[in-house]
Formats: sequence, C-alpha cells, structure tokens
Amino acid sequence: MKVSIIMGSLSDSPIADKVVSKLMEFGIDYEVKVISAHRALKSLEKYVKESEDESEVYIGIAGKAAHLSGVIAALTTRPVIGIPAKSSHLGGLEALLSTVEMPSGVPVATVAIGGGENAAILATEILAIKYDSLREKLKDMRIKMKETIDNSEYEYKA
Ligand code: RP5
Repeated sequence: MKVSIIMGSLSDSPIADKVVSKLMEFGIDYEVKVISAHRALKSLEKYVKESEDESEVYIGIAGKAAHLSGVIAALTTRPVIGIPAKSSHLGGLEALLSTVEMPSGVPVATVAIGGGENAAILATEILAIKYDSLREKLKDMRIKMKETIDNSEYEYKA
C-alpha cells in the first residue's frame, strides 16, 4: 500500500509534515514530491503516469489558485484527496474553492484548509477497503479519541 503526496511548493511542507506523521502512525508507505501544476506541468504528468501502478491514493497540497489536485485527478483514476493551503491574503478560501469545485466526472475529495491529518486519515480509510489491518487501526484510533473526550475535564483558571 502506498500514498503519493504532492505539494505545489516547498512552502507547503508544514502541511505535508502533518500528512506524513499520520501515515507513519498507520504504517503506510508514502512518497512525497514537490511538483507544481503551473510551474512544472510536464513533470507532474510524468510523475503521475509513472507512479500510478504503485500509488493507490494521491494527496495534493496547494494554495492560491490551487489547481494541483484537480490536475492530478485529471491524470489518474486513483482517488485524489485535495488539501487547500492557506498561503495568501485570502486566507486559503481561494484554494479551498479551486480545489473543491471540480467539474463533474473528475472528483477531488477535498478536506479543510490545512487539513493534513484528516487527509491522511481519509487516505487510510480508502486503503482500509482493501487492507483489513488498517481497518483495525482506524477502529483503535476512534476508541482512543473517545477515551480522550470521555476523560476531558474542564477546570476554570482565573
Ligand atoms: C501554490 O502557491 C503552492 O502550492 C503554494 O501553496 C503557493 C505559494 O507558493 P510559493 O510562492 O511559496 O512557491 O502553487
């Protein structure tokens, strides 16, 4: 099982770090590339074509006029998860809209602005359709989440 993470610029690395950290927790193999859809379109096409036999899910991270995830989706029938990055004066809303508003037939599963952790979890859920061991790990994660909430106690500090 393998996830390919592509970011549009090295300035997106804090989000990639969140994705990688979560995938590592689940023991999922990954590859991270910096390839811009605008600045290096041919390289993006080459990478997706060469990696799609092995990569089962793609995660695109991009800000501003964020066409990266959409272009990845155009190049492969593998599932593509898009993470809009907060990288301009518009706070990431422009990236959210340009990632989520895909034409019919070419979907991108878009998570929240900067949502690296959820992107990794969604990728894991997609892979868990095929890999039972991941399903068990996801169930364990949910149990731990519940325990954390159940054990949370508010204390007012003046
Ligand atoms: C996008 O433009 C990148 O994904 C990044 O989020 C944003 C800014 O890129 P840099 O100008 O920092 O390289 O393509």
